[in-house]
This record gives sequence, structure tokens and C-alpha cells, in this order.
Amino acid sequence: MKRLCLIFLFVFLFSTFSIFTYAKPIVLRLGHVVSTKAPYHVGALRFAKLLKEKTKGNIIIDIYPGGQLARGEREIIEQLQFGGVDLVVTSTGPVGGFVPSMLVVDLPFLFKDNNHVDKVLEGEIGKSLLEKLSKAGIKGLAFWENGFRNLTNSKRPINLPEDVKGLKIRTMENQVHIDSFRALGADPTPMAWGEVYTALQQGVIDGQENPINIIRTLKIYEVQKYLALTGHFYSPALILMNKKKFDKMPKNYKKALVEAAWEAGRYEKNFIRKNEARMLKELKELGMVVTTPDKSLFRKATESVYKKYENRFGKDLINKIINTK
Ligand code: EAX
Repeated sequence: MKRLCLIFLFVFLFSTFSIFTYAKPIVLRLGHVVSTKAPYHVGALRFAKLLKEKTKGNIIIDIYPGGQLARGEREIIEQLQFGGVDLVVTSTGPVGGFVPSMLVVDLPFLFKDNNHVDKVLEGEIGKSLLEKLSKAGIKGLAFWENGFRNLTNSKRPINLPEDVKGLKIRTMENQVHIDSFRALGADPTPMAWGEVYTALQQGVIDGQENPINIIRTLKIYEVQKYLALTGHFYSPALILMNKKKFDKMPKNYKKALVEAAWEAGRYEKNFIRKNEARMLKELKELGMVVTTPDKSLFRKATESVYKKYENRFGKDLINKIINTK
């Protein structure tokens, strides 16, 4: 009899404990391809902190930086689509390959300045672009920032569009970028980010283009002498989530994910913008020869790209972006 009571007691305690055992937090894996010094990583840490606070520790983010999960952004977005990774921070560069309408933001000289960027991407136009990502099994949580892209090369200072002629320039895997550098007479070479530093070091390519923060934090100055402040593309960034995973989340967690994504995005943008001047000064101190070309000449030289894409994106949408105040 005593033995039977002990067995009942054990079963009761075990079942009680297991019912009230604290539910395990949800752990989401986040990947990006840049260094832990880069703004994407700063934003990802902020996102993780905010999300943990908003869900009282029930959602934890594990960050995999520096291309640990994939060599380039196209590949890591492919992993996101099939659920190999839950969240990705990426530039919009390769996203147009998954959702063509996203390519509109990559048109040369489309955005005037940071204020114009924020008005467009935090407004209705930005939100409608995020919604289009769902067709590719991707939940676009928010826009972050990569920044205005500038041209580096190892051959010569760039002051005029004709100085770009014949240079083998690495571009992202982005048809608008490829067409824009073709219009400048360059030889555009699309390449995953993880291969760029070595290709520059070996002279396989002459140049690449990226915002100041990438050139500085990914040490591109070590393999490039000349930096031209062309600002030829504005490169938005995105924080993306596997859509199936997002859709399965309870309503309050969905709200927390989107809120934390936008708040972390503003934090990341501010980090880029308040450190840009310091990073440029450091690039000069690290030996880069910096030129400040007349942007209007480069804008004119790439106008033909608009002709090619007006029908695809719609002249109305392009004008709506340009005229957003
Ligand atoms: O997203 O591939 C690129 O040039 C991107 O700007 C960089 O990886 C940051």
C-alpha cells in the first residue's frame, strides 16, 4: 500500500511540475554577411534587445554575423526562403532577384538625401514594397539602411564619368546596378559580397562600390586606393523573416517583431549617419585618395537606365518617389 502511495505521489509531482515548467523561449537565428563592427550588426544587437524586452524574454535572437551562414546576400535570402535561417539583415541589392518590384529603389540618383529616403521608405511606398515580399515567402519586417554608395578603385582618381570607362567594377547581383555601370562605360561584374575583398586583392576586379560604413568596417581601404564620393545609388537595407515562421507567431509576438524591427532600424540608421563623417576622415588617414565629383554629370550619364525601367516599375511610381517631400 505504502509503495502504491509513493508511486501516485511521484506521478502527481511530475505531472504538476511539467505543466508549470516555464515555457522555453523561442530562439530565432538571424544572419548577415558583414562584420560585427558594421551597422547591420549594431542594429541586430538592438533588435535582439528590444525583442527580448517586448516579449519578456520569450523571443531570443541568435546572431550569425560575417557570412557564417552564406557567402553572399542572395544565398542567405535563399536560406531564409526555405527556413534555413529565420531572420536576415541584407541590402536590397539582391532582393530584386526575388521580388523584381523592389529593384525600383536601386535606380541611380533616385533619392536626394536622408530626409527624402526616410519620407519614402517609412511611408506608404515603403510599406507597399515590404508587402510585395510576401509573394516570395518573405516577411519584410522593416527598412534599415546601408547608405549612399560610393565608388572605389585601384587604378585612378575618379572625377568625371569618363574616368570610369573600362574599369572592371564589382556590383551587387542587381540588374539596375549592372545597367547603370554599363551606361558609364564600365565593365560591371556581379559578385557575392564574401568574394569581393579577395578579388580586389588579387586584381581580378579594379573596383567596387559601397557606402562609407562598409568601406571602413570591412577594410576595403586595404585593397583600394581611390574613393570617389559619387553617391550614385542609395542602398536601403531590410530585416526579413521567413514568412511561414512569422505567420505562426501569436499576434502579440508579431506586433513585437515589427515594432522592434522599425525601432532597431531607426537606431541603425542614426548609427550610420552620425558616424559617416568620422569614418570618412579615418579612410583619408588610412591612405585613401578621396575625390568629390560633380554628381550631376554622373546623374546625366545614367539617365538612360530610367528609360529602360520606366515601363517595368511604372513612371507614376518613379515620379511619386522623386516628388515625395
Ligand atoms: O549589404 O554586397 C554589398 O555590396 C552590400 O552593400 C554589403 O554586403 C552590405
